[in-house]
Amino acid sequence: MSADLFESMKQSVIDGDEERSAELAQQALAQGIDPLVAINAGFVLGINHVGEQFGVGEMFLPDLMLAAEAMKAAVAVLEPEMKRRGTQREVLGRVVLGTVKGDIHEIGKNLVAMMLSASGFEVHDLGVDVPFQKFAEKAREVKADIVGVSALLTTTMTGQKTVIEVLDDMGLRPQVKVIVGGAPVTRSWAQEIGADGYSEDAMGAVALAKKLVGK
Ligand code: B1M
Repeated sequence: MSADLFESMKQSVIDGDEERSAELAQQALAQGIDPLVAINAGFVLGINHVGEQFGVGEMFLPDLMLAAEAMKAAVAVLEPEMKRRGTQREVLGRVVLGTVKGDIHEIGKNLVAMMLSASGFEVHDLGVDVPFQKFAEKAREVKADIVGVSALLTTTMTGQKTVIEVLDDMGLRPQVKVIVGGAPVTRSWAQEIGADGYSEDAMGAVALAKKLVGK
C-alpha cells in the first residue's frame, strides 16, 4: 500500500539509511508512483522531521547529515524518471541557479533544477556557496532569462538581496528576472528585496519561471 511505502520512506530518511531510501525509491518506480509524489509524500517528510528535531535539540548535526545523504540517495534513483517524464523539448528559457554564498544546502535547489530542466528550461546550476558576482557573470555569459537564488539560512537570505544589487550594478536588470526560494524565504521578503518572484516549492518555481518568460 502506498501509505505504508510513504511512511517507510519517511522513516528511512529519519534513520539516515541511504541504502533503504534508495531501495524504497526503486520500489516506488516499480509501482508507477510519480517520483515527485514519492519525494513530497515520503522522503521530504523524513527530512522535515529531522530538521524539526534538530531545531529543538533532540537530534544533532550527524543525524542531519545522514538524513541528507539518505534523501540524496533517493533523489538520485528518482531523477532519471523525473527527467524522462519531462517530454517537452522546446527550450522555454535559460535559468542560472545556485545556493547563495555561505550556504551549502543543496537538496531543495537540486529539486528546483531538476523540475525546471524536466519542464524544458536550460538550467545552469552553479552549485552551493555561490559568490554573488558569479550569478551575475554566468547570467551575462549565457544570456539568462532568469537567475534563481536559493537560501536555507536566515543568515544567508540577505545574500539574495546582494545578488539583485550586483545584477543591477552590471546593468542586467530588469531584463534578467530574479526568483528566490528556500525554507525561510517568504513572499514579503521577495517583494522587499525587489525579486520578480518567490515560490515555496519546485513545482511552483516552474510555474513562476514559465510566467516570467511569458509561456
Ligand atoms: Co541545515 N539547517 N544547517 N543542514 N538543514 C536547516 C535549514 C534548519 C532550518 C534546521 C533547524 O534548525 N531546524 C537550520 C536553519 C535555521 C535558520 O537559519 N533559521 C539549519 C542549520 C542551523 C544548519 C547549520 C548552521 C547547522 C550547524 O552547522 N550548526 C549548517 C549550515 C551549513 C551551511 O549552509 N553553511 C547546516 C548544515 C546542514 C547539512 C549540511 C547537514 C544538511 C544539508 C545537506 C545538503 O543539502 N547536501 C542540512 C539539512 C539537510 C537541513 C534540513 C534538515 C533540511 C533541508 C532540506 O534539504 N530540505 C533543514 C530543516 C528544514 O528545512 N526542514 C535545515 C528538503 C528540501 C526538499 O526542502 O531545501 O526547503 P528545501 O527546498 C524546497 C523549498 O524551500 C523550495 O523548493 C524546494 C523543493 O520543494 N526552494 C526553492 C528551495 N530553493 C528554492 C529556490 C527557488 C524556488 C524554490 O527559486 C530559486
